[in-house]
Amino acid sequence: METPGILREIARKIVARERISGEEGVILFSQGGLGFLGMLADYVRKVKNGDNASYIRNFHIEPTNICVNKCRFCSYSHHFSATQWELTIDQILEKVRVQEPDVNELHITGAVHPDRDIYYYGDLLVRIKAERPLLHLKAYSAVELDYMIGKSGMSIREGLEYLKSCGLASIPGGGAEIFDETVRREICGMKSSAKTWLAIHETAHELGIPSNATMLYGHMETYAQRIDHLEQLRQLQDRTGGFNAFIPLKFHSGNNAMSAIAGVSVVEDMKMYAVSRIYLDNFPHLKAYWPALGRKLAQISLSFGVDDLDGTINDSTRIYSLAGAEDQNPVMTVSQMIAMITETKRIPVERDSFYNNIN
Ligand code: V47
Ligand code: SF4
Repeated sequence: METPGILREIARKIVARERISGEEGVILFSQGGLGFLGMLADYVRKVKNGDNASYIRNFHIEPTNICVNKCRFCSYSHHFSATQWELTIDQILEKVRVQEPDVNELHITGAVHPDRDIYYYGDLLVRIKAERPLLHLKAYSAVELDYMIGKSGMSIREGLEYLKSCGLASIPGGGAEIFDETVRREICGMKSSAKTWLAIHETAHELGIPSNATMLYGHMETYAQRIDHLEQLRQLQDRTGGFNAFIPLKFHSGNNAMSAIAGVSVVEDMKMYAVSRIYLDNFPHLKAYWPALGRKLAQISLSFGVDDLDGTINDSTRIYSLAGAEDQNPVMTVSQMIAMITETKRIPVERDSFYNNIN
């Protein structure tokens, strides 16, 4: 079957490095075949990142799962999980001490605990830095930041300046979910608004704190709502240039209030990666977070626009195992990471948190 004219015209624009419109993004989702989208996303990926595929030696700390919010897709918070925890600073420091000396990044994110404040989280950063001065601290999603900064009476700028002075080096992409107000209200109505999420990231970028962005997809959102989300990120990135990576996060239905939703097919997963790579023409990196996507699909996603596989993780996160992901104890050795990348004929590159090659 011949490729319809509209798809040929969109392909021409992509190859010419012209920006595609929102309407064209929706057409790619609804009419683009998997091979067609994969080929175009792979082209964009190659222009941006050559044949490198990066990874980082990292680990996560999830300080608590006790949460003031009750997102319906969440299997992790104390509302749905059979376990409940709130680590002390000493318990967290112990988790830092046992890491190998060559680990480069610590990702800290958790639930929004009602009794903890910005000084607790600032002190935590200071004490981790005292223990491991070279560790990059990528910490606190915009939703956690919104709560702790709001409670302190500081402005977003003052709160972020304070945390930066404590050692905050970048911000993870969590809490974005889906920006569309109707769906956001339905799946996580108690959570910070899309406007607040975007304002926190914009202010962080202005202060020289880079960040990532995510999208929770594969639940009840439409293609147009996905594109609206990508469009808002693309506009913010045009203003600041502060985003490092975009990370699509596939909805997992285990043990949460949205378990009746079956989730989308593998074809839809790869379309999501491909269209993200094409649409976010100003984002340097597209990340497949393998503990969420699964190892095999993360490897396949390298042919659908992805150039980064996140990290070694060292069995330090529970967000996805509690939601039923295939890896119940996510850990990837560097040699497994290298083998996975090499098999796809790409060049494995160990990176730091700013995407510098440190091989
Ligand atoms: O915001 C929670 C998601 C996010 C489910 O910035 C779920 O490098 C699917 O943002 N099904 C937190 N997703 C994790 C996150 C992240 C992970 C890895 C790297 C980075 C980065 C950021 O996890 C939440 C939410 O969107 N999530 N529950 C679920 N059932
Ligand atoms: Fe709380 Fe985050 Fe779970 Fe929402 S997704 S209930 S904010 S831990």
